[in-house]
Amino acid sequence: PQTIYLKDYKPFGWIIDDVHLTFRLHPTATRVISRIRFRPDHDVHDRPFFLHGEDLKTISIRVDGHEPTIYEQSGGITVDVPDAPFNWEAEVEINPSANTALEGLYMSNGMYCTQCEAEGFRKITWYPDRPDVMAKFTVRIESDAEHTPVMLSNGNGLYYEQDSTKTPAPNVTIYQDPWPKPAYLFALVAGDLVAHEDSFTTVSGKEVHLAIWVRPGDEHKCAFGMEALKKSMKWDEDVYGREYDLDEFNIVAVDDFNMGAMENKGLNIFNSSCVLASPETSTDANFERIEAIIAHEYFHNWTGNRITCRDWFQLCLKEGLTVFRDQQFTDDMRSAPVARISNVLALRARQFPEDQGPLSHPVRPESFQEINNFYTATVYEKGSEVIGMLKTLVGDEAYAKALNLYFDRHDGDAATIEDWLKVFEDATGRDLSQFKRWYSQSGTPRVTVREEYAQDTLTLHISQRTAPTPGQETKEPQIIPIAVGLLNPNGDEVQETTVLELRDSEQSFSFPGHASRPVPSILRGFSAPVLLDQEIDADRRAFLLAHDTDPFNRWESGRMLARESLLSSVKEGSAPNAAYLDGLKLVLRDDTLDPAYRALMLGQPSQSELAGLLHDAGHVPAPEAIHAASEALRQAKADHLSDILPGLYADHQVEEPFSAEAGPAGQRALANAALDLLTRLDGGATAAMQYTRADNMTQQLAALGALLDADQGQEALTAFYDQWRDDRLVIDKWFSLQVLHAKPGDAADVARRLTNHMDFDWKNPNRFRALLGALQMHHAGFHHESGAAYELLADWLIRLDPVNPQTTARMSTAFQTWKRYDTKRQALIGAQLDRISKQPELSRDTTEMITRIRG
Ligand code: BAL
Ligand code: ZN
Repeated sequence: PQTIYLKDYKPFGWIIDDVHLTFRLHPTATRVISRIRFRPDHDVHDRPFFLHGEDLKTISIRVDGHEPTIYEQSGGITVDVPDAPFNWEAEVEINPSANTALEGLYMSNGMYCTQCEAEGFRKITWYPDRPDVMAKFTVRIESDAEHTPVMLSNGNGLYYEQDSTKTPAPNVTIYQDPWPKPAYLFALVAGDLVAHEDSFTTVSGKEVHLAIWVRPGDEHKCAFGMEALKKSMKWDEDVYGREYDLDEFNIVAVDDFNMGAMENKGLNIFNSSCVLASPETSTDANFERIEAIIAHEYFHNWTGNRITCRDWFQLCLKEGLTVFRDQQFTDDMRSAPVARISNVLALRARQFPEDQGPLSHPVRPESFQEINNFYTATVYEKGSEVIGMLKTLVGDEAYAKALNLYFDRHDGDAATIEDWLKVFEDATGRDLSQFKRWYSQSGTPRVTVREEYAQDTLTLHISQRTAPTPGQETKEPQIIPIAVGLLNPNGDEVQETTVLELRDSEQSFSFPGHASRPVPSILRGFSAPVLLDQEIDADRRAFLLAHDTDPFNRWESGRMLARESLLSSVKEGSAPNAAYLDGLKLVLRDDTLDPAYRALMLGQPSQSELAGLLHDAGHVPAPEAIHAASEALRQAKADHLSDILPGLYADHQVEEPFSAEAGPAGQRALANAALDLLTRLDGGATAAMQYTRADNMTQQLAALGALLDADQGQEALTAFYDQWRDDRLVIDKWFSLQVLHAKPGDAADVARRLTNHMDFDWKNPNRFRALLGALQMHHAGFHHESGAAYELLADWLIRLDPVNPQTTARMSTAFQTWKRYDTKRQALIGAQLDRISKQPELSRDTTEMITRIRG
């Protein structure tokens, strides 16, 4: 496959004024007629007229009414056109039913829908399918009213006609989008849908019609999403001064979808798992995620749509910024410390392994074969961290000023990271050339801190180093904001949080005027996405766990104690650390602390994280030993906390009617974390009671998981299936849960047996991920020495690849950490990677991923 480089960027050379599309919908033979006015861009000298196109059956092509000469090329055509404005007209036929890759126009449960980001529009018609070509679209959709009574596209609905006197009753809808947009933001939906409707009045008094479109039967699952949408619209006005710019805003729920959701202009399309919610079928975690994703897609209207990306290398320009904005929104809607900890947990679980393994790439990559492979935790989550650091460095006021300048200067543009940094330089007068390395250097910097105390002065000697990553042997120092506070030995804060700017490989920072040696709290709020090495003992950690005023670092101290306890238990077989258990008990007893925060305190590092840490420290991680140590720590926590667990559980039962708000959700989180441990003491008695009484999915699922852990879950599992067999999203949970709670030696067998279940609809990405994604999340099960899980996953990747390359490639990342393990496991995984890569006609997506993973 061809590699595409950032350095080779060239503008298209042609300008489009208007695009008129007509769709004559048919499940197997949809006709797409395009009429486009092109004119030369005289700023560009070399302007071959190349249009992308894939899997198109061309019926006709006309340039100013005549058949032009066409040269077929890989991925498209070059056409002989006049060096002057001209009218393009093409008619193509496409087959939505055969489109299992879920890119372009496809069918999902009898409904037409589209996914065009990144390069799906080229499967709809001939077009310059690149984000720097922006145009105004008018879309006419023709179909029959029986199958597709509802038809939607981007922008505002202009015209609607249904003739019920004829059979089949013809149905025509026209949509017009007044805002120029790249083709990746195009969307079309048609089907038998019902709407949950509402409206929002914008800050300037414009009324916007809002609708969430779902299949009949799902109407009762829309209310939460609608509230989240209205909150997002208001928040973006209040915090960023961004007003919505169309008369309508539509969201559609689709069952078959590769991503979470898509920000198409005025017509967001959502994976149904990311929008449909009800207390009975959705967990608190689902509600929180849905709120964040609705916000994310809505916020793209300004950061992504009004200002888009010049090319796909700039993906983080819209994704990093929009993740940052959705995280700010969640901070404001819920508890900011809890949200920050959750974000860091996700970053460490997904982005750190990516950045420290064979798939490591910069936030702004410099080359790719398949852009779909770069919708990564690095581009999104590290991209957001980079913006967080920028805000920390310049301050809140300057950040707001720079963002206003960004919107003023670049509205309507296809912009770059250089444009983004320039607004910060212009707004603040700062030179950001060193900061820019965060966009170009891959890898997780390791920051090491050494303390020295003399003559009333505490000095922090801080150094940074980033290990080599693929294609980047040497690294330059980055600018790293390190938020630090100091506590005196009584636990009082004697130096408020201050931000140190680490610029060099090694630097020292002094804090004079402390008659007694202060205790530093370093990297408060996780002020930079780095690994922090600090030589401090368990007593110091316990002190910070008890006293730190920074909620993130307080949690982090407990986390580090748990981590160190687990690591020494794996390496030396030592017993769980008493300082950790005692400190944990003190925190859990503190009723002034938010229950959600205490629930996070009860967590411990994942087995996969421990494997990474052991590997980092030069050990070969043994999954079975890590599993045993993790279970032993859980049991030790249950024993040590046995006197407070029943109270924690009972005191955090929510009596009021269900609400997905942070308060009651936090209470349930703490009660369920207590239940997990209590089950180790009571053999599942409390869980059985909770299962019977549960009136919401959070309670039901937690109880079922606990019962499975206690080997008491089989009956409940059957009852759960019978209760929810008609709800696809709940049955996804049923698949995941069984694998996640299997014994390590059984996980592959359980998963294999479930692949034979009649409900294992493997072409549905949610179902495939629910089962095989759960298997890869079960660290000890996936890495069981038999290699059975490796083989099972490879079997299914091979089967899925010809059907849906994008999801296959994404799921292949399960193997990215393979070099951490022993030679036997490496040989087992290596054999599966070989087997996958030898498949004839392996997709470009999967070929690129497997090649990079093999290294
Ligand atoms: N743009 C792809 C989906 C998302 O990040 O919103
Ligand atoms: Zn996004």
